[in-house]
Parts: sequence; C-alpha cells; structure tokens
Amino acid sequence: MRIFSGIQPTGAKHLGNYIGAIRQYVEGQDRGEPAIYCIVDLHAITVPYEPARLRERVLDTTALLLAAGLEPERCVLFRQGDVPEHTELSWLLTSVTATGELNRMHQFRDKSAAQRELISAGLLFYPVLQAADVLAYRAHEVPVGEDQREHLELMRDVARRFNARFGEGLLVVPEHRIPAVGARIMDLQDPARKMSTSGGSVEGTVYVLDGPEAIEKKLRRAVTDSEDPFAIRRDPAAKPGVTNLIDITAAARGVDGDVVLAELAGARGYGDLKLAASRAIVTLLAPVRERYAGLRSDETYLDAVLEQGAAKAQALAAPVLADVRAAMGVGSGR
Ligand code: AQP
Repeated sequence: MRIFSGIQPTGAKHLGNYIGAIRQYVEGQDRGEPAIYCIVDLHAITVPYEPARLRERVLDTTALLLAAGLEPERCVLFRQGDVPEHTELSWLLTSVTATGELNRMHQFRDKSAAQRELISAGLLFYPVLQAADVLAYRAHEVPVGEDQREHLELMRDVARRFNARFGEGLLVVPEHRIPAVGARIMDLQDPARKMSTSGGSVEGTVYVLDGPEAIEKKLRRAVTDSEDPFAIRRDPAAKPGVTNLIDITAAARGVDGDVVLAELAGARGYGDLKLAASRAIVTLLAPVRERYAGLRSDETYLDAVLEQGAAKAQALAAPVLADVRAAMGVGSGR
C-alpha cells in the first residue's frame, strides 16, 4: 500500500489540519510502502505570498510534522519544489483534464472570489498539480480531510482518462482516506464554515502551537446556541456549534461521539462540553508544541531531512515519468 499526501507551507497549522490530515500521516507510516509526505511549496504560490517567507514556512511545517510524530527513517518527507517530476507530470496531465471541470471546483471558486488583483492560472490548475503529486508515485491511498474530496474525485477521473487514452495500468487510480470523525472541523466562531488557514478568524481557529491558556480561552468563547433548556446532542444542521464541539472532543480523544455524549449526560450547561473539548485538545496538542521548539531551531537538520526525502522521492517518481513520457510519445524516448 503506497500512501501519498501533501500539505501547504502556508501559515500556522490548525486543529482541522491536525485531525483531518497530520494525525493520519503519522499512523500511515506503519502501513505505507512507503508513506510519502510532501510540503507543497508550488501550490503555495497560487495565491499572493512573500518569497522571502516561503522557505521559512516550509521549515516551520517540516518541524511541525516531525513534532507530530513523522520519522524520516519511516516515511519520505520532502519539499515539492525539489522534485521537478511533479511539475512535468502536471503539464502532461493537462492533456486529459477538461477546463470545465477545473472551473467548477469549489476551492477555485472560493479562492478566486477572494483575490483582488490577479486570479492566477495556477489557482485554476491547482488540482492538476495535486493530481500529479499523487499519480507520480502510483500511490494507492491519499489521507486528507473532507474538503479535498472533490479534488480527489477529479484526480481519479484524470487517472482513468489517462489510462484509457495511453495505456491501462500506467497510472494507479488512488482512493482517499478521510477520517471517520473529525474529517471537517468547523470554525469555533462560525460553525457553518470549516476551520481554515485563510478564511477564518484567530478566535475561531485553534492552532497546533497554541498553549493551554489560548486553547481554553478560544473554547470558552466558542459559539453554541440558545436552545432552552440547553441540549448536548449531535445535529449538524440545527446545532452546528454544539455538534462541532462533540466531534472535536471525540476526534481528539479517538473515541466515538456517543462516548462523549454519555459522559456529558449529567452536564449543567454548555460550559461542561467546552471544558471537555478544551481538555481533550490540550492533551492532544501539548506534546506536539513541546517538541516543536527544539526541532524548529535546528535548520541544518530540517534541511537535511528535506534533502534526503527529495532524493528518495525522485527515485520513486522518475521511473513513472519515464513510462508516461514513453506512452505519450513525448521527448526522444532515450
Ligand atoms: N477544517 C478542517 N477539518 C479537517 N481537515 C482539514 N483540512 C484542512 N482544513 C480542515 C485538511 O488539512 C490538510 C492540509 O490542508 P492544506 O494543505 O490545504 O493546508 P492549509 O491550506 O494550510 O489548510 P486549510 O485550512 O485547508 O487552508 P484554506 O482553508 O486556507 O484553504 C488537507 O488534507 C485538508 O483536507
């Protein structure tokens, strides 16, 4: 089972990234043959960004992933921009990707609406590069949060179309792996929208590196509802805030939502639910925060991890690209 996933080096990683993706990456190290994780700096340039900060942020993200439990000996951890096979395959895949499909992607619609000066072609082609990331390794499984479902479906269509046009079995059609609980963590201040790097508020977003006090404060202020008498139950449509807190507590502790509900049967108000959620989050994130500082200060080590990861990744992707080029009749064939 070959596993692949990518993560952006943008901004501080939040609880949604941690539960939806990063925790699955750590678990994937035991199953992956290998588990391949990529910090996608090339995706980060599709929206306005600061070149001088980009490499810093790649190192921030590398340190965070290591602090979360990735081990360079047990997985392939690298920076996308160090392995040119990704960009090459992305161009080759455009020949079997319809622009209409790209135009319909929710992420493109949301992110392009937020751009004031320039809607880059890169934003439109983002899912093609994402498809290339995965398909270049013939990965079978892609651990992601719920928000990436649409891009995964596109990737599968592209792989199928490519195989139908150029040769069955050339590319592997991957499956997504979305966590059963916590696949879509919502913003604490606006539980109708997902917790997000670019779209949310600081108060509504729990960052992986937040300390216990910040976490407790954000949870105390989390939006619930004014149902009278109060009722702690899962109802995503009618009670999105309360449902989110139940799901966060369950996902953070690795238990079913029913366990959380049973424990809160004698609660005196939503305060008890908020307290349970903040305790669960602090327990989950404190060890990561504690390990992060030591790792982030050693840039020589982080650079070495990424360099070695890139060499391993390229060794896996190069033969796939050779097959793809040959099948497509691109280049000299030598
Ligand atoms: N709210 C979420 N709940 C569960 N999973 C989530 N993911 C993102 N938000 C949630 C998953 O995190 C992984 C990494 O996402 P990314 O590389 O896109 O990182 P990002 O851009 O910093 O995170 P956001 O919040 O998704 O950014 P915005 O909203 O600005 O685009 C992915 O597997 C994703 O599914």
